[in-house]
Amino acid sequence: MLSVSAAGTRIVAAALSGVIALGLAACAQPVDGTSTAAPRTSTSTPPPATVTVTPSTVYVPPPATVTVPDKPLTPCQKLHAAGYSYDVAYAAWADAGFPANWDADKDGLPCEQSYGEQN
Ligand SMILES: [Ca+2]
Repeated sequence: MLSVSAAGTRIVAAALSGVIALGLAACAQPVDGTSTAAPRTSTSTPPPATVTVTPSTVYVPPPATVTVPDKPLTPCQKLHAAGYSYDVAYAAWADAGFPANWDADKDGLPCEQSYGEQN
């Protein structure tokens, strides 16, 4: 009798402890809108990382303008550009001592590249 009662007490106690455990477990669950605990975090996988590719900038310098200095004018070119006649150019050649470089084709008549053929 006593053992049955003790066994019944044990059963009741076990059942009560299960109810208490379930009840406490139920109370442990946060209720929406009343909890101050941090929200549950999602276990889903994060979206793939976004890779931003910045196109590289290629700097191309503007084309350089190269000014080639003009070749200095020959004496014949200077005389012709200044408007002197061929006779004046010939006299200047004679005054300069008949330099060979005034007579490119070596025909004895200077400055023909500026004044044209004179023979
Ligand atoms: Ca000549």
